[in-house]
Amino acid sequence: MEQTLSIIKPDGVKKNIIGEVIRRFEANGLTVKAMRMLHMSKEEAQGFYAVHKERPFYDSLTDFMCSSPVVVMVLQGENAISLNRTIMGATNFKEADEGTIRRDYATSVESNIVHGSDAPETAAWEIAYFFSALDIMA
Ligand code: RTP
Ligand code: MG
Repeated sequence: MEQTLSIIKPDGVKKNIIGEVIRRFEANGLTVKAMRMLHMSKEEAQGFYAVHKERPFYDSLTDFMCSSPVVVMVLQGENAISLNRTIMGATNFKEADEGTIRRDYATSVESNIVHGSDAPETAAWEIAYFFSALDIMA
């Protein structure tokens, strides 16, 4: 069993598809083990995406991520990290497979509905960024 950090980004929350996104995770074998809604500050968004701080899209991305509330979740399942990314689809929705969340709902490379951890080390760091051990169900 593996855990990964998922975020329904501001565009997903505004589109009123929190339920639909979670439905897809659950239908594909992922289980929600922790969940919280929050409105990040610019500093919190910058800290979360610090790995991208040299990228040209960093300022725009962090503005977007703190523009309105998001839903953060810990998802658990077998191969949860890669399974979540498969359900999400490619970063660029135009390259995302049919039936993926980003293919169906993203409107730009930036506004792509969901975030998912990309490796075990980043998943552990990202989960700890938003949740304490007591927040995560056994
Ligand atoms: P994420 O971290 O959000 O799960 O997305 P990802 O791994 O598929 O993509 P990543 O390369 O980590 O990029 C993080 C987020 O930055 C935005 N982005 N904008 N304008 C651009 O060229 C650009 N490239 C990336 C997207 O919101 C992407 O999900
Ligand atoms: Mg990423």
